[in-house]
Amino acid sequence: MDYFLTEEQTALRDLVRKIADEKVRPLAAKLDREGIFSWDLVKIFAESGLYGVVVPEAYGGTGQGVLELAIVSEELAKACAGVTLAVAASALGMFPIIISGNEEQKNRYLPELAEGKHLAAFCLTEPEAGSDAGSLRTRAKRDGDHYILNGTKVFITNGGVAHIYTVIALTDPEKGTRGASAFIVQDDYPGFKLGKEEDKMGIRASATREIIFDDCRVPVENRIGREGEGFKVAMKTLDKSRPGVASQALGIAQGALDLAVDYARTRVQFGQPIASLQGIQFMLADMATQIEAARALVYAAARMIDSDARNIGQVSAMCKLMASDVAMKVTTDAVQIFGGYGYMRDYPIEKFMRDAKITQIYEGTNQIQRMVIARSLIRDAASKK
Ligand code: COS
Repeated sequence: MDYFLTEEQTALRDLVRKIADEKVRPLAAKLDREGIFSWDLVKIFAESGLYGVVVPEAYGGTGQGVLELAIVSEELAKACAGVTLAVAASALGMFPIIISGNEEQKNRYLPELAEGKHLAAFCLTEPEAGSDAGSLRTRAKRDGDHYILNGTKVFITNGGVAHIYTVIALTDPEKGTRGASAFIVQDDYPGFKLGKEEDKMGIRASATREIIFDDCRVPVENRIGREGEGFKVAMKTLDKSRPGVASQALGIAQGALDLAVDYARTRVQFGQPIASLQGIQFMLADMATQIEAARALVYAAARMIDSDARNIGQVSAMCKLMASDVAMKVTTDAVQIFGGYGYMRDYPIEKFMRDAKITQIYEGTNQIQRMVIARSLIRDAASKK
């Protein structure tokens, strides 16, 4: 389908597709098997300008937006969903600064992040605060011109490889979500510690780690927005970043479909390629149709977000929900088309199914996305009365 991309967007897509084909795909199986985060690929992504896509030109980026980030994520994820996160999770970590940072913070942090000189990460989730993000316990106590942070964040993508962490912590625990604040924390601040490294089912080429704040001293000027605004900063961040997960899911689904079509054309059973069997054809047709429907929703949502439309939370949640469910379904069917070979690690397809699963879970489970969508519908209906 034609999504009427501009010349600039088409050029970006072609560039990332080339990088994915030539540099990422040949490494994907090894990075997955050994759970390696590739700094060599980060260097290539940085040289190609991929880290600057969501950063305004005034701060060293290319001033593009969520649609361009979606294009990058989709193309990289066709080759390896884990590697995609070296770019997408850095964008997630940058969003709180881009959305709510002051001039000084933007000038100080964004140019080097846009250049890919450093990576960023976003720290919201805690052992007791997953779907219920508002029940966080990490504390930020004011001490003169610093805050002292104490607490543990878990499942942090880019944890341990990022230099800049945007962190949500409680400045006023009595006030719940209204008592949370957002901070920019550097990994060289005293009291910043790395915890457990996770051994994951999929996206194994990404770095996922616990981050521990042990009397971590953060300068007051690193607070993003006012005290008490942190939860809203986090929610606005997720509204912008969820299409990135959706497009990662799209890339996973498209990558799996491409492999399944190739396999079906060459695998001979009953004296003919299985692609000539109607049972297989119907599966391929459904897979392709679901992907195209999800892509249309992702691109529409991304365009809406880039135009500063109202109520982007709803469309952002919708595209993440739909694309990730499609990725799970399509990759499961792709493994089915490969049959017994699909279940074996010698073939590339099972990785797509393992990688797809996380897209239904992170940046808000799909149950949370449904909650966000339903609440928004109900709120809109109430406001019309
Ligand atoms: N933009 C701006 N503000 C928002 C917002 C949004 N998208 N969503 C909520 N808020 C505000 C609300 O308006 C409310 O503000 P007031 O206190 O001024 O009324 C405040 O934030 C609290 O919102 P709410 O009452 O809806 O919070 P809940 O505790 O019910 O939780 C959900 C909301 C479930 C949506 C939130 O906890 C969530 O997104 N959970 C999933 C977290 C997640 O995605 N984690 C993944 C890890 S991060 S990679």
